Order: sequence, then structure tokens, then C-alpha cells
Amino acid sequence: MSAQNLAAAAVFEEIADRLAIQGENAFRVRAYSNAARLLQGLGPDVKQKLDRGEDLTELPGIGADLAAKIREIVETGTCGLLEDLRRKMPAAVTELLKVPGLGPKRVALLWHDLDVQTPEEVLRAARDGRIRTLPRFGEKVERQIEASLAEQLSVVTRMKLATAAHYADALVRHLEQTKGVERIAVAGSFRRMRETVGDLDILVTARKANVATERFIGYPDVAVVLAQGETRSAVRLKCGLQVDLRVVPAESFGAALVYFTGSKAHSIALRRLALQRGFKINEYGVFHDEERIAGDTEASVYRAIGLPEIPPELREDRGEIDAARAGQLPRLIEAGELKGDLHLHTSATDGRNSLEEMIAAARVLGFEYIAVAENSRRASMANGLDAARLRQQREAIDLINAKSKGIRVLKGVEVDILEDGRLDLPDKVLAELDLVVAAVHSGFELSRARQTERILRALDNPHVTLLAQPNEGSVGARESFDVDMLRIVRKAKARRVHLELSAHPDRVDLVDKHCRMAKDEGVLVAIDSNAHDTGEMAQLRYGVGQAHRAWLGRDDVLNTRGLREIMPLLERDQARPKASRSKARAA
Ligand code: DGT
Ligand code: CA
Ligand code: CA
Repeated sequence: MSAQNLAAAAVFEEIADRLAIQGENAFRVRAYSNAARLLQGLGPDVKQKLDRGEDLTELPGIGADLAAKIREIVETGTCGLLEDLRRKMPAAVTELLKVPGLGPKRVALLWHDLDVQTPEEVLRAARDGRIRTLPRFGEKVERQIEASLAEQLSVVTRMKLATAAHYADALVRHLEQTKGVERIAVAGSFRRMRETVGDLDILVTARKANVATERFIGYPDVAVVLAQGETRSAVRLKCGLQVDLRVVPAESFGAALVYFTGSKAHSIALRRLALQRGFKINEYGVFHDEERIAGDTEASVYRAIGLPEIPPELREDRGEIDAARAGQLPRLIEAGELKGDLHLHTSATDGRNSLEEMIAAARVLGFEYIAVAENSRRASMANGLDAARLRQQREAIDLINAKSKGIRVLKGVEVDILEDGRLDLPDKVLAELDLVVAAVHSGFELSRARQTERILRALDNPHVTLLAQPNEGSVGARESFDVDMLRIVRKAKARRVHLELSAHPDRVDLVDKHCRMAKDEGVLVAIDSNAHDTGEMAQLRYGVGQAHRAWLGRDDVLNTRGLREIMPLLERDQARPKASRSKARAA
């Protein structure tokens, strides 16, 4: 199967869809959809056929007109007819054909009479009872459309950042190996390091736009080509992730990067400020009267409207523009400033590497300390530790600390917060440890009030040093629950407990908002990998990304402190026995 053939097929399919919605005669529509199917199943590449001078009209169902269009697509990447049709009809309208119950005639009605263009808008119209008022639709059809769309759209379509990064990195490498492609950037929510991304937005500059586009749609991981034009194309990868590509002029690269990094809210606020100052800003540059005054780099765009460059993770219209105007953008924490990792698992429970292997990985990262904090006994699925096994682990750590130089292993536990707010291990056991991470792993269904009380009670325990994110459901999962975070953060402040930002990509959810709240309330945040193997320690970078979104600087983060500085911050009330305190300090 050749990418070239699939690309041509996609153009024909879209033409067929658009002609059908436009009410074109059925034979003409079918000619294009048949041609699309033929191309999809055709072994030899049409471009090679053309290069060899073969006559495409020998293919079944391909007349002179279609053959000329195939040649046009091969040569230009698109087709004049499709471009004409696209000008007449919004892009999203063809998406509606995929909705069960919607054929071209109904789609045309929805678009013309209700002005709905996207599946989301159709769902809203169905819920508002507007669809049943149209001819050809009744209440029953409306309900069917509503049900199937509600199901379709509720499927989690957003992908976790770390998973998306895997696909983005591979695709960027593929594009990098293209002659004439000069600059490549992944913009959008990916660049802002949102916990999840809806799709990838890639920008490139290239000597020849169509070369970049062909390389893009020819990527082996592409499942379908959704759109293909001179400077804009879109594909869906086999993993389901949609990727948009835009080829932009070099002198507009910075302006396009600002525009497509977004967020939309940030761009709108930026545009408003630019207008106030007499400038116009768009994806091509910054303009004063009709003159273009900036746009090749992002810095030039921000500078032209009187601002310092704002880091992408901050571009959410959460006060960053005012801060930039006042010269008060935060100096964000850098990954290299982390001095240790306070939450690791090992093969003693459900981890995949031994403590020795985890130590070796921590050395590579230049850490001064790590803390082992495995699950407590209640987590039987994770082979959680009881008091006896925890004691064995403490003794093993003492032996390791006695002989290993340059890195200190702290003794911790990730203890379950039981449903009534007590902890899963006796105080006597917790008192022996250097740190205690308290976490909720069950009882997600409790009401907001009870959930909050439960966590507040856990914070009253004199041994808790870190509170794991109380909403630590997996991203997008329904079981991530609701708590009164402000009360919790204030209580943590009063009890000298720190908040943990788990960098584990499965565990991030609303992290940025809560960490920003912690910062505002003066609670330190520990950026921990929660790694179950050495590879996962590298995921600290996602934690750092979330920390950026929360505006955290070095001083706001607990584990930017060296060993000597951090030990007193891990100590809690007077409950900790003197012996263990002095031992911990003897490092
Ligand atoms: P996502 O993909 O849902 O995770 O979120 P984004 O932020 O990547 O959104 P996306 O992919 O729809 O668009 C990428 C960027 O393009 C977005 O952050 C800002 C820009 N953009 C898209 N639509 C508009 C718009 O209507 N106005 C403005 N100013 N910018 C837009
Ligand atoms: Ca996006
Ligand atoms: Ca997009």
C-alpha cells in the first residue's frame, strides 16, 4: 500500500462527502467514492505509474477526468475541485457523516438550517430539542443521535502527555530526516505541558511545503489522512492520536508558534493587549499599520508588544500577561535543581528494580538522596509492607547507607489513608521512618465533605510528612474525586506537611491548580517520580512541567534542598524519637 495512493484516496473521499452534502447527483458522488476505494486497494504506487508514463484510464472506473485529478494530486498534493468545495463548506461538516443516523441529506439540513458544524454542536442541538424541528428528523431520530453521540464523545479522547510524547518524538525524528525541512516544533497543549493532549500541533518551516507535507502523510504510523493541503494537513495515527501539520514561512515561525501554542485564552488576551498598544497580532507576525514589525521568533513577537517572552507552560491566561507587564514572571524551577527524589518503589514490593539499581540510577541524575516509600500492607495488590517487612527494609537500608558514599537512602513508606482518616500502620512504626507519604487509594466514592474530613484527619497524624495528591485518580478517570483542596492545603500548612506532586504520568490530575494553590498558601511541593523502575525516574521531567504550570520556582519545591537542608523539613512534631533524628543527621 502506498502513502501516495492513500493520500489521493483521502482527497477523493472528501470530495465525495462534500459533493453528497451539497446535493450533487448520486452518480457523480459514487464515481469519486469508487475511485477512492480503488486507490486504497491498489498495490502499485500511482506516482510511479505516472512516472513510467502509464495510462491511468486503464484502471477500472477511472476516466480521463479522474485520471487528470490523480495526476494533479500527485503533483500538487491537493486538487482544485476539493479546494473549491472546502471554500463553500466548513471543514468539520464532513465529520458529521460519521455520526450514525446522519447521511449527506441530513447533514446538509443540520448545517444549513441549524448552523451546526461539529459533533459537539450536534449533540447540543439534540439536547436542546432543536433537531426534531427539522424536516426528515423526528423526536425518535433526535434521541438516537443524542445517544450515539453522547457515547462517542464521552470516550476519553485525550491522551496522557507522556504517551503523546512517545508518538511526538518519533514523528519529529521522521520529519527531521526530510530534506529541506528546517525547523520543527510541536506546539499546542503538548508544548504547554498539559497533563493530557487532545491532538498534536506540529509546525515546520521548509524550502518546499509539499515535500514536508508528503513526508508527513507518508509517515508509516499514519492510519488515515484527514486533510491534505499546500500548508495544512492532518492525519490520525494508528494509536488514534490526531496530528495537525502546518508549514509556515520562516519569517513567521515565531508568530505561528505563539499562535498555535496558545492557549486560545492566552492568545486572545495577548491580542487584546496588542490592540491597546496599536498593534495587530496574528499567526504571520505583529503588524503596525500595514507594516510587519516582528514574527521570526517568539521573543520578537512578545518584545514587539512590550513583553518579555512568557514560558509556554504559563500561557493559560491565569495572570501571566499582567505578571509579564509588571516584570514579575516567576523564575521557574529547572529539572537540574532537584537534589533528590522522595518517593521510589523497589522490587521489595511492586517495583521492577532492586534498591541498588535505583541508587545507581539516582547517581546518574546527580541526586544527593532518595527515599524508598513503598505501599503499606493495605495495598495487597502492590504486595504492601507490614511492620515486620518494613523493619527488614530499614535494616537493609542501614547497611547500604553504611557502605555507599555520596548518596543517602531515606527510609519512608507510602501509607494508605483508611476511609476514616486513620493510617494503615501504627504510629510506633511510622515514628521509626525518615518520611511518611500519606495517600488515598480507596474509597473514592465518599462525598466531598467526608473525603475532605478524612484527609484532614490524616494530616493530624504527627508522622505524616508528605500528602500525596488527594485527587490521585488516573488522568481522566471517573474515580478521581472531589475534595475541598483549599482547606486541605491550609491544614497542611498549619501541620507543616508538604504536598507531593507525583510525576508519574498515570497519577497527574489537576496537579497544576493544586500546586499553585500550595505555593500561594506557602506550602512546599515535593516533585517525586513515584518510580517503580529506573526508567520511570526520568519521568520527573513531567513533574517539572506540571510545576511550571503551577508557577513554581526553586524555593517552592521541597527537594531542591540538599540533604542537610531537607532533613529538618522532614521532621514533624516532637513525636519523632531523638535517636532516629540524630541518626538521620549523621549523614
Ligand atoms: P488540545 O489539543 O485540546 O489539547 O488543546 P490545544 O491548546 O492544543 O488546542 P488545539 O489543538 O485546538 O489548537 C492549538 C492551538 O491553536 C491553540 O492552543 C491555540 C490555537 N488556536 C486554535 N483555534 C484557535 C482560535 O480559534 N483562535 C485562536 N486565537 N487560537 C486558536
Ligand atoms: Ca492540540
Ligand atoms: Ca489541533
